[in-house]
Formats: sequence, structure tokens, C-alpha cells
Amino acid sequence: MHLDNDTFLRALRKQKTEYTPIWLMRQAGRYLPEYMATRTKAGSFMGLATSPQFATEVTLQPVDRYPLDAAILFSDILTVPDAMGLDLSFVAGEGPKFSKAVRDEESVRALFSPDPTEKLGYVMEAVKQIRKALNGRIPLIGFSGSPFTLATYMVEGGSTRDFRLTKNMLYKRPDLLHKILDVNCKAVTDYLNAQIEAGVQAVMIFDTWGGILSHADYLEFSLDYMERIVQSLDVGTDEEKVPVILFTKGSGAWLKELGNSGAEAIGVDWTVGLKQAREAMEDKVALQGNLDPAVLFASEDSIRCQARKVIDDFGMVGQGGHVFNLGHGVDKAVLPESVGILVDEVHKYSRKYHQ
Ligand code: 1CP
Repeated sequence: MHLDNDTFLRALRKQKTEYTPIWLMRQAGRYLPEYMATRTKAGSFMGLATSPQFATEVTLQPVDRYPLDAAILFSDILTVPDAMGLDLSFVAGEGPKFSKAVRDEESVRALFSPDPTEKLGYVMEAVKQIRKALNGRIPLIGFSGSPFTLATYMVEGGSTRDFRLTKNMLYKRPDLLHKILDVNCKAVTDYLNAQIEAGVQAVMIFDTWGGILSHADYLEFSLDYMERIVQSLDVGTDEEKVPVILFTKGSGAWLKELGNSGAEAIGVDWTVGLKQAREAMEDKVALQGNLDPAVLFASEDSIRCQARKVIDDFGMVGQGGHVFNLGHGVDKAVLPESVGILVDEVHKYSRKYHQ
């Protein structure tokens, strides 16, 4: 498989690169006027996500505008519970909503792991079309939510601030939550394997809400399931091996355990120092992150200065192992120019660490 720019994959494999590669979580999205135009054409978020043609269009938008080192499949983590029959919709101003929530014995028993080539065939078709449209320019990242993060949306029936129903189930009926997580674990494994089969060149598991758990609960209800997935992915071997990135938001307390998870790379948010993370993980894995997304609201000088701080914090002269990213997604109110400034600074400034 030839790639014009494989800097991102080499960095994940901790091989030498010429500069620090960069892509941004939520790089396709509402801050881009071209995204808003396509979304209007599609009529709704699900209209956009379920059309391989529109999904290809919006995946390419940020990589056509900026010299990013990776593209990420345009989809959403919640398409998996949607394919389980929970019926996802996005209510304007309110975020995601499921018409069926999973809160009792009966609804847990009815859960099943969907055949990804059937129920999520539109995602696999999008992967194929995006690979064709990218034509070997940069690698394509596939993704899924973690079993626990998906479970929070399934139990709550949508977004939440306090995770009341999820925690209620965790402490009152841990057996029920484990049953949901078992189904999610299989669903995510099959889904990511289907994405790999369709052509994604790296995969990332988004554990956005693992950080709300206590230490012991994180290990039992989130990390353990992610490790099972990592072990069951058909990632291939050697140079063609598909790297796996795990991202738990708020993972500062579990860096050591994450370093031993079997994933090639760990994504960290901005509350963790990259030097500290490297030390805790004993440089066993590559790191992805971790500029505070709010920096993109600052002046050009500040954006450049803060980007340099992240690169300096990682340090490591002459080696790979760092993929620059934000510590979480790009905010919808960010000015598109600010993203261009960040990409430029990372590409230029990081060269001194890669000679
Ligand atoms: O109205 C719109 O246009 C919808 C906004 C939007 C977008 C652009 C949603 C709804 N999803 C997405 C795309 C998306 N979601 C991507 C695309 C690729 C890219 O990064 O460019 C990805 C990777 C996701 C993943 C996702 N969805 C996560 C995990 C990452 C994270 O940001 O923490 C989560 C938690 C979701 C759920 C979700 N989908 C959409 C919204 C508004 C939310 C968050 C709801 C909440 O806060 O609970």
C-alpha cells in the first residue's frame, strides 16, 4: 500500500519522522463553513452520516483545506447503538437522543451485536469511497466509541451531565452493566474489523466518558473491555499492521495501565503533561495529543507559543512517537484560520526534534 505521506503511521510505530504529524479530533465539523453547507444539503446529521457520498465529501474538507497528516472517517460513535435498534436522532440544540433506552433486564436481554456489513454497510461503503478519494495522499483513521462510553448513551438515552442512570446501574446492578458491555465489546470488535477490512489504516477507540469512573471501576468497566478489543482486532503484521489508538478523556490516573493495554498509541487530554505521560508509560507506546482545545480561541502568537510548548514537553530528539492533536475535539466556534496557524506551527517548529 503506497502512501504519499505516511508520517502519521510512522510516528505511531515510533519510527523516525521528519516532523511531528498532526490531525485534530473533530477536524470535520461545524467550525468549517463547507461542512455546514454539506450538512444543509444532507438535511440532518444522520442524513449526512448515512450517505457515503456526503461522508466522503466532509471527510475530505479539512484535509483539502489544511496539510493535515491523517483523515478521519466522518461518522459518529452512536451509529453502533443505532444499528442495535435503539433508533438515534439528533434534536436541534439538544444533541443525540435514542427513542429506546437500555435500563432494565428486558431491554438488556434484547440487545444484540449487529452485523457491521449489513446494518452499518453505509460506513464500510464510505470507507471505500474515502480511500478512493484520498488516492494515497494520507492515511485514513477508522474509529468507534469504547464499550463503556457507548453504554452511557444507551442507558441514559442520550447525553448527560451527571451519568445518574449509568452510575445507578453500575452500583445497583453491575451484572446488567457488564451484560451491556459484553454486547458492546463484540459489536465494537466486529465493527472495527469490518472497517479494517474496508480499508482504514489506523483505528482509534474514543472513551470519552471513562474518566467519570473511580479507579477500580475504570479498570473493570472500561479498560478491561478496551483491552479485549485490542486483542481481538485483525490488525495484520509488521509494516502493514494497523495501529490502535486508545483515548480516554481524563485518563491521568491510569497512564501506566493504558501503556500496558496492548495499543500502539495512547491519546491524552490537556490535563496531563506529555513528559509525565512518557515517563509513566516508560516510552512503551506512542502518544497522541494534547493541546487544550481552548487555545484555538487565542491570538496567532498564543496558538504558536502553546503548540511549541506541547512539542517541547514531548521532546525526544531524533525519534518518532508523537502525533500532535488537541486534548479533545475542535469547538464549533473556532475560526478556521486558527486551525491553519496550528498546523503550520506544528509542522515547522517540530522539525528541530527530528533531525
Ligand atoms: O450537528 C452536527 O453537525 C453534529 C455535530 C457532530 C459531528 C460533527 C456529531 C454529533 N458527531 C460528529 C462527527 C463525529 N463524532 C466524528 C467525525 C470525525 C471527526 O473527528 O472529524 C467523530 C470521531 C465523532 C465521535 C463522537 N461522537 C464522540 C467521541 C469523541 C468526542 O468528541 O468525545 C462522541 C462522544 C460523540 C457523540 C456525539 N455526536 C454528536 C454530538 C454533538 C455528540 C456529543 C454529545 C455529548 O456531548 O454527549
